[in-house]
Amino acid sequence: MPKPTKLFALLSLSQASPELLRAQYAELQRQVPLMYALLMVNACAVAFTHYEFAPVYLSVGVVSVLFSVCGIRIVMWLSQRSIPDDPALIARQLRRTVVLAGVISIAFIAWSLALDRYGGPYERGHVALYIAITVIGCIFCLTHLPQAALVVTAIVTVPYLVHYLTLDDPVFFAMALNIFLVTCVMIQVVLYSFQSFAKLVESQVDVAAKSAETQALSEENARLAQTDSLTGLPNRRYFFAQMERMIERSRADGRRFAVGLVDLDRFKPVNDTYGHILGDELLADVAVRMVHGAGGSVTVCRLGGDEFGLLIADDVDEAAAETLGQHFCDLLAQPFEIDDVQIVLGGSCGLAVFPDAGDDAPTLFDRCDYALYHSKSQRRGQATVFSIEHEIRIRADRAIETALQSATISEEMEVHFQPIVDIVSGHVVSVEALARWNSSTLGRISPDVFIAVAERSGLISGLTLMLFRKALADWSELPGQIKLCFNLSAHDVTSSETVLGLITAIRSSGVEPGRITFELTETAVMRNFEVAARAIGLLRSFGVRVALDDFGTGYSSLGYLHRLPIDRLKIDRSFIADLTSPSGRNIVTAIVGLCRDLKLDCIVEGVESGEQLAEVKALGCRLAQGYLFSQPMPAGQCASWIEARDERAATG
Ligand code: G
Ligand code: G
Ligand code: MN
Repeated sequence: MPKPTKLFALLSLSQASPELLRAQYAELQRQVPLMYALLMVNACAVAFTHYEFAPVYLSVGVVSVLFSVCGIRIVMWLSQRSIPDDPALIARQLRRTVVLAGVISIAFIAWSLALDRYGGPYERGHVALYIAITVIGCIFCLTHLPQAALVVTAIVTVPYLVHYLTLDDPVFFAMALNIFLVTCVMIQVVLYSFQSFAKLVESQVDVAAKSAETQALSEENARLAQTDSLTGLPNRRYFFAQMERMIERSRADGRRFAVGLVDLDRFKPVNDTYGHILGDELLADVAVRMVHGAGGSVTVCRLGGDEFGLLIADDVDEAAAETLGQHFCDLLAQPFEIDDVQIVLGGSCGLAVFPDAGDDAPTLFDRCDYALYHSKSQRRGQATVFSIEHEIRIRADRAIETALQSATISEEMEVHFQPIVDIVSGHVVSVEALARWNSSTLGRISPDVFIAVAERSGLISGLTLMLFRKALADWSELPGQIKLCFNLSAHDVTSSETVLGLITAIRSSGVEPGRITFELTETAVMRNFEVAARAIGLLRSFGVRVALDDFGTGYSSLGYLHRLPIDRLKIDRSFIADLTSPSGRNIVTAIVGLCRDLKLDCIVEGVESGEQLAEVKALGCRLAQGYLFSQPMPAGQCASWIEARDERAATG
């Protein structure tokens, strides 16, 4: 027996769950029309057997009315194909069905019992049977609305029992009692089955809720896996996945799109100076500013560190892409303010358009990275779009890279020497070694070009060591106590392998380390200040000297200069070329003064004319180098040149 309170909760339509109401409604939609059809067929049969005996108003009139009511209800149920959304509306309809079931039951039982007064024992037996099978049929059809089943059973079986009890006929009495008991059992069964039905619906609801929860969780996981936690922007994984999707779409519809890379220009020093917490805040602010500045078709992602990615869904050409990229650079050029600290960062941007720059994701990203590299190294704070010229450059660089790996490379490379002169005594004090390459496949290539290619392709370490050994060997042909200056590239300073290789080469050559000076550019040092400073410290502790080359063209941060353990500065030749203007003169004067204060040797590069020489002499410079004295030349020629000069000095 179901528990009464639980049962009551189930039967009270106002407390039923919306899902249960909907499920009940769906079942009834199929079963109630059948029930009315059953009522009509059964009533028809009884009316037929009583047609001869009963008055016409009963056998035809009342039946017609009952028929019409049943017919209307069938049409009403069948015409309602969908289930109403509002559970309150369903509950109201079900309640109405219960009431209507009661009313129709009263009409049918009254009519049946009225007919029972007519006809012989067969006809009366038919009425008794008719009521019994009809009520059982109705109970079945109303399984999913037990309230209605209960109402129908009560309204039919009680008068039925009373009616046949009063007849005083044992057969009818036995039948009535029998039917009563059967309907009681059936009601019980209906209640049980309805309870199971309710439970089933409830568990279905549970399952649906659980799976929705699982779905939501997995969606959240997927979102987190594609989100950068610091800035909340889509991350690198999203960037590449989305780029693949955009490529698919573009292949299908033929429209172009662009990708961009934005790299912050001064983030590292800011991070080092103010600490990581402020650095993180700054990155978050950068993200906000970029997202605000992005139109609807641009997605800003954080790829890591201070690098951001742009996905530009618009069908843009190179010019439009550059405008867009420049817009982000301009946004980042505006100062940031964090905890009352004003920070000027700036950003450089590289872009690539699909499919012009590359027709798959790795190539497109590579091209974009190349354009960014171009911006970073040559147009800081600007946007560069990968173009056909870049493509040509890449091809040329690849050819150089291949030639650098040729088996005969060490024969193709030569070292020339350019004298550095003490302009007071007139003696040559040292020479700068400068690499010369006559490639068997590509001809003469400037060191500016091949050193940069070797750096980018990871060949620089081997090349530097090879050139240095050559320089040491050739330099030994030079007379007297002339010192050697040798240029190191940016990568060399940050590679401990190269630094140790250089030291080993000096050791095995047996020269005194104090006669060697390594020249580093400011940009090379600034690329990774801490590591560079450590390498310089190591070289100097071994006894070699270190010079800062091309001084004035890079960062020229005096703060860094002060912290850098160096021996000499080389004033960039652009200042000497500008020596006739007051500003050029002032700059050289200032640098010479700076060297004096910091106790650094000062070398003037690029002296091409006698006037320039007189000028730098007047400014108090002692060491100079330039075409006025000599071009860089092979060791043998350089040796004769030095001897001739010394002879002239001796005789002169
Ligand atoms: O003399 P020339 O025009 O060739 O030099 C061009 C540039 O290449 C200069 O900046 C010079 O410092 C650099 N360079 C010349 N030889 C070498 C070398 O052996 N190693 C490195 N790293 N740079 C060199
Ligand atoms: O960067 P670095 O100082 O190492 O560069 C040396 C470069 O300067 C070499 O390319 C060398 O050929 C060049 N050079 C040397 N003397 C002069 C000069 O008087 N005028 C010009 N224009 N270049 C010079
Ligand atoms: Mn140099």
